[in-house]
This record gives sequence, C-alpha cells and structure tokens, in this order.
Amino acid sequence: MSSTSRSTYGARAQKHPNALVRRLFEIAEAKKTNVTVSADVTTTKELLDLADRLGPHIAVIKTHIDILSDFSEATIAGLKTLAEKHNFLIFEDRKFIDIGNTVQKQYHGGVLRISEWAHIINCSILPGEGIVEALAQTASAPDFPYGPERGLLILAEMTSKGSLATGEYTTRSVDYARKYKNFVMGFVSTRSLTDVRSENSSRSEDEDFVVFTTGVNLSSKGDKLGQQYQTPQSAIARGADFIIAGRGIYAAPDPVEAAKRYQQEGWEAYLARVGAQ
Ligand code: 5BU
Repeated sequence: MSSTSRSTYGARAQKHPNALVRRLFEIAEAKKTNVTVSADVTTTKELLDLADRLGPHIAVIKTHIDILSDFSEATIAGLKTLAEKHNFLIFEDRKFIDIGNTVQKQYHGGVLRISEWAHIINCSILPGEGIVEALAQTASAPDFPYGPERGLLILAEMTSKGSLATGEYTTRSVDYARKYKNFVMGFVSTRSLTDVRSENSSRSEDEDFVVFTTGVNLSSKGDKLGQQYQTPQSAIARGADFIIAGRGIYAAPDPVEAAKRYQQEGWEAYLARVGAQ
C-alpha cells in the first residue's frame, strides 16, 4: 500500500519511527486540520497575533523569520508559547543551501537561533549530500539539546514557474531522504514522491515520508512573480499530507474565516483520499 496516500494520520502516527512525525500526525488527527499557514508578515506583533488567532485551525505555522523587521527574544518566546497553547509545530522555511560547515552554523546558533524554536526546517540539496549529512549531524550531536523534537524537509520541487527543481534533482532528494531518514521527515513538493524510481536507493516497506505542498490558494491561480497555485483538493489528491497557504489566508479580509475554510476543504479532501467519506 502506498504509505503516503491511503492511510489515516492516526494509523501513520502509530507506526512511524520518527517522534516528530508521530507528533505531527497526532496534531492533525486531534485538531482535524492539515493546514500550515505561511505567516509571511513583517513584524513580531503581526506574526504572534496571527499565530494566536489561527492557532486552533492549523497544524503547523511556517515562518520566514528573516523577513521580520524586529526579530528578538520576544519573537522566540512568543512563538514557543503559542505553539504550546494551540498545539502546533513551527516550520522555519529557511531553505538552507550551502556547504555543510556553513549550514550547521546557520541552523544552530547565529542571530536567528533557528534550532532553538523551529521544530521543522528545510534545505535544498543543490550543494549535494553533505548539506543533509551536516544538518542531521548537528541534530544528533550528544550536546544538541532539542533531540527528537527536530526534523528536516527536503525541498524536492518548487511551485514557481520555470523551477529547476525537477528530474535528477528531485530523484536525488528522494535518495538523500532515504539515506538520512532518521532526521528527514519528508519533502516540500507538489505531489507524493513515493513512486520516484532511483538507481541509487530503493523504497523500503515501511517508508512513510511526509509531503508538504506550498502554493495552495482557493481564489487565485498565481501571482505576478511566477507563483503558481493549486487548490487544497488538488494538492491533497496529488499526495500532499499538509497544505501550505500564505496570502490565501493571512491576506484575506478575515484570516480566521479563511483558515477555517482551508481547514475544512483540506480535511474533506484528506477524508476522501483515505476513503473515509
Ligand atoms: P503564498 O502567499 O501562499 O504564495 O506563500 C507561499 C509560501 O510558501 C511562501 O512563504 C513561499 O516562500 C513558500 N514557498 C513557495 O511558495 N513555493 C515553494 O516551492 C516553496 C516555498 Br519550497
């Protein structure tokens, strides 16, 4: 059976070897949501206000912490408190893309202290296998204080027009995910990658990578800068386990109402996929 498509979050939570993935699926099941809001606002107040208002309706909040004009200790403390209050995970969409030695310093420490507050991070594999190895190494070091509460998504595809994250690049993303599956939770991609065939790795029986799909919007087909959208329904039918929506939610006249709508559409599409409806 294709583990990415027909099993319920609850069933996947019970079997999954990765503690953070188990927690993610448990959150989805408990809150009946597969929505990740991409909170691309530019002040801490707006970010925390959104997180608090949308918290009940989301499984994950995705940040671009470097677009905040006033990032500080209060940003970190506020995000952590709200993640506990509303039971959601924090995903920093930092897209690490450098040699191993550099990304380790960007992830753990530095001015943004990403490892301290982001449960989930992502990276491009353009630099090669070393980037995944380096991030996995940091997270499994004996003195890394956040242990099993951290995970990596490999950016295997992108939603923007003309994206070069295709073909061999995507196949290698799957190879590295398999090789570093203790730390790699899954992918940011536009579809399930379960069926990607590779000469360098093979799919194990119990393989169950999580698929996050960006570029989800109910009322627009794209923007003027190359973004391309699909609906929650189509993303989930193609294999998304979590749908990521930014402007469709935070720029709506009523973001809470919008989040509820994405929650409902995303959940119905999930129920249809697992055959519960
Ligand atoms: P939007 O407002 O829903 O278009 O925001 C999409 C978000 O997802 C935004 O934060 C992007 O940086 C992010 N994104 C994306 O749009 N496409 C991709 O392929 C990846 C990330 Br990876």
